[in-house]
Amino acid sequence: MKPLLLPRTRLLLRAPPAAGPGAFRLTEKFVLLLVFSAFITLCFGAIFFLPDSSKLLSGPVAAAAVAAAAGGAGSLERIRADHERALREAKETLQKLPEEIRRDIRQDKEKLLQDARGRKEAGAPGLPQRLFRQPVGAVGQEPSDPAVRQKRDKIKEMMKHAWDNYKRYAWGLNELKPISKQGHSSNLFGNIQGATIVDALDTLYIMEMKEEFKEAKEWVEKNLDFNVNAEISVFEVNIRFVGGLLSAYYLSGEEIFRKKAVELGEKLLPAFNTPTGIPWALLNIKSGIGRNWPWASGGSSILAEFGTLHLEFVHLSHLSGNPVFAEKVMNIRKVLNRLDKPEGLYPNYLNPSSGQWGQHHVSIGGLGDSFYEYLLKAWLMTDKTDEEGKKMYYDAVQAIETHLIRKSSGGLTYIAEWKGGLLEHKMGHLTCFAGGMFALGADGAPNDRTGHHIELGAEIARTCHESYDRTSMKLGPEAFRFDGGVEAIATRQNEKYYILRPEVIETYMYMWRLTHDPKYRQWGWEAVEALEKHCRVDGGYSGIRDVYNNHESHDDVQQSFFLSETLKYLYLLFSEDDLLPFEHWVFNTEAHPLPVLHKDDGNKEDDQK
Ligand code: DMJ
Repeated sequence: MKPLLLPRTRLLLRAPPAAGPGAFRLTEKFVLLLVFSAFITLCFGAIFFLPDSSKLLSGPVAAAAVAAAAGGAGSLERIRADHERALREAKETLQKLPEEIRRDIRQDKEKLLQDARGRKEAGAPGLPQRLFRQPVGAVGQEPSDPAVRQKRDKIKEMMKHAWDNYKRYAWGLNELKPISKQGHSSNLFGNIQGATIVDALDTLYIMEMKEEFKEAKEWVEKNLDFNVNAEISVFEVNIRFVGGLLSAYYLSGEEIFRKKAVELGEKLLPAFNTPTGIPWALLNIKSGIGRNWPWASGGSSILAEFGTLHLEFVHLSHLSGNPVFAEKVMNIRKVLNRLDKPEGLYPNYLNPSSGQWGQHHVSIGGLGDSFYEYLLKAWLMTDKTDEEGKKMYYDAVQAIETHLIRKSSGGLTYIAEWKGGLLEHKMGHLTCFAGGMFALGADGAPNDRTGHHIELGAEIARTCHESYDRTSMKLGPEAFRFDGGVEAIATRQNEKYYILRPEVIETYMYMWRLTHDPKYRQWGWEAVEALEKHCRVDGGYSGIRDVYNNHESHDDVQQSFFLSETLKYLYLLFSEDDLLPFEHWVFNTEAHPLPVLHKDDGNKEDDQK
């Protein structure tokens, strides 16, 4: 037969040896067993009692003892009462079965853990739950034409070259110096790091560079830190970091990006603490203290900076359930709509304290540009429900056409700058984005002017192409002029540089999508060839100091917008229209795609409260 107990247990219960002179009687054995079990119970109880005593000693009892030392019978009474309570609790504990005591301990431990978890969650942004649905057009089909496919593959290879070198020489820093092969930091981001990583996330995603996207995401998870003592540019951090994180979230559904975007959005809120609510240009994100650029017309904020928060902030409210972000940017609109506009134009400078315009300088390039872009895109992004944005946009375009748009004697349409009523016949590379904007807005143009707006876009695209074509390197200068006998040519040495900017290619992309005229792909390819010939170096891509020179002098910076904008717009130019289709996406000014909030899904279709 099999033994019922294991050998060691059997040994303990074995019958006693035969009675001898030293053997106990049965009653003696019983007494011994009683004493032994009383001793065990006492030890067991003491184990649970002692920690309580120490807690009491360091807590109320100790405090009471100190109070008693200070004198007073009341204190002694309290000590006695505390002791009695402690003894009562100990007695109760001793009366419990071991299993009950163990259960109590388990429950205490669980409660402590729950409290700790609760404290941790309260520190997180407390975002509403959200069910992610695969967005339309996050990746597109392969181009059907093999020649186009080949070109698109080439652009992807360029992205890989830019990314791999950034990774090799400047990983985690803001940008890459491709000649000196080290990191480059710009004071626009204070000491927030990783601008290239965050700016490139969505480009990596749509190009299906999965490994690279994964490593970028891991970097964001582990290293992207906004708890820094840094003065940053509110505009730059918004368009690159908030915009980049929002797009990465909307494309991939990875929660980390939503969390980080909202966390950063919250850090930017103190910038709006001005008498009018028009935000400061610069903000210390630790202290919350803001100020304006010292050079900006008597302490003014800048139109293109405070006017380029709208899209991102509306999405921050959408994703966080917190209306504060949208309220802040809607207030900017309110302030602007209360003001008189000279000739219907918006000056570039506005004082955030007085709420009055600064210097009357109007530009559709630097200092003004993306304000106009965001009026149009706010209307498109709300599925054409933001009527206020729409009206502001088309009214502004009307004033721009009347006062700023001119034709050169050689037949090139350009957008001049306006200074207190006088025109400066100069157009910046930045202004070239407007070709795409006019074409994108053509559909809603009032009084049957759709065709006219498309034509305006096409004319600006042609002028900007000329500004490239008239250089030795076939890359556009920072600014070009239409005076002193020249057209679309830079005349000043400090306007001859090219820093890998995207605006001309951006306009080609919009014109291609909206007209399918093959010349836009042809012009885009010319730009690819020029970039490869003059900007590509072993360590990445670099800007050029003088595009009219035959020999490259590199500026040694690979701008983060080269990865987020220039290469993305090129890739889209050689993709099918099903990749990020315009009915579903709008691009922020750094080319980060944000989904249209469709009215038929009430914007809440995918919100799970
Ligand atoms: C980008 O950061 C954005 O496009 C911005 O609106 C203007 N300047 C650069 C690129 O040139």
